Amino acid sequence: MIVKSMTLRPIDQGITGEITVPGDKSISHRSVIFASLASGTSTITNFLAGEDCLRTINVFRSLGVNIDQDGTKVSIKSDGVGRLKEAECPVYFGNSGTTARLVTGVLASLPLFTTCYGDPSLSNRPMDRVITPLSKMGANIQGRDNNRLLPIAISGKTLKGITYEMPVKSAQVKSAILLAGMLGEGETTVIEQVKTRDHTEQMLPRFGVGVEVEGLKITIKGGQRPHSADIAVPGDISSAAFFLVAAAVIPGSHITVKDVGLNETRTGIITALEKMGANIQTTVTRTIGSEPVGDIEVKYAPLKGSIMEGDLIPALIDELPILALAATQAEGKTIIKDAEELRVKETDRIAAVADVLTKLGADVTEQPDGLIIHGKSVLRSAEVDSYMDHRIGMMVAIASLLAEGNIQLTNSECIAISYPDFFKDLEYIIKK
Ligand code: SPQ
Repeated sequence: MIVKSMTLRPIDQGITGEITVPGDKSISHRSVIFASLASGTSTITNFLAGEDCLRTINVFRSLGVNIDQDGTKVSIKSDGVGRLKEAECPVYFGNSGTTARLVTGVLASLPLFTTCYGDPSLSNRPMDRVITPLSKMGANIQGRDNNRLLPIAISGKTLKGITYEMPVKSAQVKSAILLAGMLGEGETTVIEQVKTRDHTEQMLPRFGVGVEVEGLKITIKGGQRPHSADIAVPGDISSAAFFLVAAAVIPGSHITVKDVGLNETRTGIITALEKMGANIQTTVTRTIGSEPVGDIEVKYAPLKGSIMEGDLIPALIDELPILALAATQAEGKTIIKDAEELRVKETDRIAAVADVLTKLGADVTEQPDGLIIHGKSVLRSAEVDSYMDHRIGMMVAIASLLAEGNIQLTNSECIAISYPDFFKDLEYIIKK
């Protein structure tokens, strides 16, 4: 196997200017799934044409939905959930946990037989977190390693509503159960430990589906069938986070990321950077559906260490690798805890962040549920791997801007999972 490697160079001044980032990954996935289940034609704009979301499109194409994708514009013509066809071949989820978990919730509820598989990373991520509650609803799903892992075989049927107290903090599990509840019989209630991203609850009503939210309790009635809707996807705060942190840690920086989704279940990175003393202004400019959208302005300011824990963690779970980099540039100790979910992402992100940042000269100690980082460290030249994890790859690219010398990044191509034009946008903001 040929391992690709790229050289990343430091910069000698701050980053400045305005930038937009591609559409939100979580919202892009959900818009394709809900539109595919809806009767009629739905149009999605500012869709994220990254590898993960393209997997979701391909899954529904293989179930007979007519989907036309032209860059960031997607048109979905469906005859509704009752007309989905059995896929002729095993369906491939690639690297995408969101596709795997949400689509399993759908397929378990329909009278279709489907086999599903993923890439090596996804094949090691837990599927029992959705198989267990779906089985309580009556689902018939078999999977590798005692129904824990992909590949899985699903013999779909009408499921029955349940009340489920979630043992894990996961929007994917919540969404899979809600979708199965919507397609099944009776009433389904999901009770969360802490609030996770709520795009499913926010978006289903736009497709005509009733969802009741009462604090951490979400209830959906069975037998509901979505109708078509048009969705405009806001910019992805998880992608914006790389530029926000770059501006927060590189002296002389002043940037604005425009048109970013500011749903409060996703803005933990802003809260965390503010806790560390960052100079950030957020302006809500409009709402799309019920999702607030706006601009985030960051001016460089010295950072100090802080504690990141509890309810804050789900609101920045995917931003923890880049936040850990910010912590290496903050004076004092940063503690990240309650983040054990990081161990079951595209890679074990606790181990990967500790390994990569240590190789770059930072002082990072791995904990069972997080990291302890002592700053401020001078980052040095090294060769590091992305672990085939897009968020680790982009974190390394931002680290390279501040390093003393060049950083060699291997397996950078995985960045296309969520941000195909990342290096182009990075070049743009560096050169402004
Ligand atoms: O889709 P996938 O592979 O799970 O992607 C990640 C990411 O970093 O992009 C996590 F690895 O995002 C998840 C996120 O961590 C996307 C997501 C969603 O759209 O519902 C929810 C979170 O996962 P979870 O397991 O906490 O629900």
